[in-house]
Parts: sequence; structure tokens; C-alpha cells
Amino acid sequence: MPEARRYRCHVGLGANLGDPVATLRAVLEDLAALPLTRLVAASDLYRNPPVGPAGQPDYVNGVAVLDTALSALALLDRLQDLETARGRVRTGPRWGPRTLDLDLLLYQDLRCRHPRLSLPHPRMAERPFVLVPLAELAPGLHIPGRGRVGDLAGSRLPPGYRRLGPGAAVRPAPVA
Ligand code: A4P
Ligand code: MG
Repeated sequence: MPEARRYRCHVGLGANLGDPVATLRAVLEDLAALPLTRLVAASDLYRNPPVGPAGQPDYVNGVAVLDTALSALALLDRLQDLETARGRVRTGPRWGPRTLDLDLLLYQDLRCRHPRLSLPHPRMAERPFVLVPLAELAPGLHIPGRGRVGDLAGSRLPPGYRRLGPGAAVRPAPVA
């Protein structure tokens, strides 16, 4: 039987309630255990100031690279299940605090506007908390219509950013 085609995906991880570092480390293991999916690489984790309503705790953010044979919507379902399993509550203000946020940033080079899924993630190119960890793994990656990740991220850590070290216990090799 031929092996199913695998699609390269980039997933943004964020949390600012509970123990964000422990949550993101555990979620990287959950991502590695998804069916038909391989965790290819995980960035360092970064503590950084919130974008959105003030008065919420700092976030911890990172990025994971997956190769998956799941469809984009099936992968989104799995990501939302993981958010729910970690106590994500979907009430409260837009961009308010959360125990876990998993954003599907890119699914190969798919562009889509579906009621449940926009790809590339519409705000990823403006957000240092996405670009900084993504640039660590894939500086040459192009965000369709926006540019090269390494150029968008810049060469210095933005103010208020602190690198916390690897998110995955065993760090897979960086990707091109
Ligand atoms: N949805 C559509 N496209 C996607 C996609 N590509 N990936 C839909 C994931 N979901 C997508 O998402 C709302 C709906 O978007 C979902 O039902 C899904 O079907 P959500 O996770 O419930 O809500 P959200 O995350 O609050 O919305 P949004 O607008 O995606 O917010 P962001 O852009 O994720 O921002 N500051 C720092 N420092 N670090 C952060 O991680 N995160 C946010 C949230 C705000 N400020 C932050 C951070
Ligand atoms: Mg989100």
C-alpha cells in the first residue's frame, strides 16, 4: 500500500494561565502522538508581553513543525480537542488570557477562507510571538503574500522577550 501523502504544517502554541511552560511541553508530546502525524521540529519557548487587553499575565509562545496526513480541518479538530483537554474556556474578551491556544499557522501552501479555518493564519505575519519562534526553525519560509519569515521577524529579540529554552524534551533536528 502506498504511504499517504504528508503535508508540512506549522502550529503556533501559546498560553498565559496556569503553568504555561509545563502546558506547552506536554502539548508538544501530545502533538507528537497525533495519528498520521510526525513532530518534525519544535522551537524554543519565549516569555513575552501580551498582545491585546492589558492586565493579563505574560504569555509563553513557541512553534511546532508537523508532517501530517490529516486534512487541514481534521488537524484543526485535533488542535481544538487538545485546547479543550487543557482547560481552554472560549468565553471572555477577544485576545484575553487562556490556558492554551493552538493556531494552525500554515498547512503546506494551502490558502483558504473557510468559516472555521483561514490559512495562512490571518494575523501571523504581524505577530512577533509567532515570527520569533518560527524564524528559529524556518527563516526562509515564505508567508504567501507577506514575505520571508526571517525578514519579518528581524534579527533582534523584541523588547520584553525572554528565551526560555527548548520546548520539546528531545529536540528534533531543525528544518530547512
Ligand atoms: N480559526 C480560523 N482560522 C484558524 C487557524 N488558522 N488556526 C477559527 C486556528 N483557528 C482558526 O479561535 C477562534 C476561531 O478561529 C476558532 O473557532 C477556529 O475555527 P480561538 O482560538 O477560539 O480564538 P482566539 O485564539 O482568541 O482568536 P484569534 O483571533 O485567532 O486570536 P489569536 O490571533 O490566536 O490571538 N499575546 C501573546 N503575547 N501571545 C499570544 O499567544 N494570543 C492571542 C490570541 C492574543 N495575544 C497574544 C497571544
Ligand atoms: Mg487561536
